[in-house]
Amino acid sequence: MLDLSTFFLGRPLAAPLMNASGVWCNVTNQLNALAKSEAGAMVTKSCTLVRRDGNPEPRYHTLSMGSINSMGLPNEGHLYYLDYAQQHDYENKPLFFSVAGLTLDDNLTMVAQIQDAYTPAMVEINLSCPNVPGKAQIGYDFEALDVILAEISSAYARPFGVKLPPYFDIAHFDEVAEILNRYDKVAFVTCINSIGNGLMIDINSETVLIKPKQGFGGIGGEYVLPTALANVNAFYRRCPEKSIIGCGGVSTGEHVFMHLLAGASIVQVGTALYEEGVDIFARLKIELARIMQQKGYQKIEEYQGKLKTI
Ligand code: RRO
Repeated sequence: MLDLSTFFLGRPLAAPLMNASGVWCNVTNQLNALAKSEAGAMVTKSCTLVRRDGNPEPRYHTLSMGSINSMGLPNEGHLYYLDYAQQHDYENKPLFFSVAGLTLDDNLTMVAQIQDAYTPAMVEINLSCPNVPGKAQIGYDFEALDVILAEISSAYARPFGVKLPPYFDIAHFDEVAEILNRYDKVAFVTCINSIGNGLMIDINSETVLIKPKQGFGGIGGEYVLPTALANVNAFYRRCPEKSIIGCGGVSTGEHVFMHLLAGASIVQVGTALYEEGVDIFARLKIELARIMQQKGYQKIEEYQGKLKTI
């Protein structure tokens, strides 16, 4: 097959593909399945200081063009993922460590412990969980965003990344990018988390589809592809010193190609991975290689970030 290898922040990747945090990464056997899969990198479920059950079920529902979820940050607690990170084979593929503290102090405690453990995992701070009742997303509070980036930059010695919610206004792209660019340690930006607080309805029963938050939940899958591509490209253009990880609406090689063209260095798979399982990475690699072959590209670097405007 054509060469799909690439680099991310100087590290080699066999393919520009990985899971989206939250999918197939809550417990060790899922993480092991990702490690064995054709994904080029992988990320753990966003974690809190202590274990959480998450929201009541049903809390995920498949939709005709994607999914709605209000999982509510179910996770095993940060020490569980730190333990995994210390056993992970980094020669096989890089590991990202997703952190979603419920408070700034929790985030600082977790990054300090990750630092003390000397794991090569790359920290991604999730600033965009839409599903914890009573907790607003930091990504939509620009003052809080600046504070958390400043605090983590001083508490944590290594480069890190942030997982952002989708933005829908050019002024917001400008403002958020300007804040991110104040912090050199923010080495990568993952766009996008699910589109928060959507609602879908079953017309037979005239009810919502998921139990938490009166049926409101984050939307993923095909519905979000244009929003994801816009956010990837907006931050790729505005943050030239940072790498972009694309997430949203990916279920085919064409979608992966679009994210790469828009500026992503790695492309994540969420809803489609949930539906199809870890074999999806082998299929996406075949489909991406076929598109590259048809277009006469030998390497990802030949087109990555080279989206044309008219
Ligand atoms: O666990 C969740 O409900 C969840 C999280 Br932390 C997130 O970042 N994005 C999402 O769609 N669901």
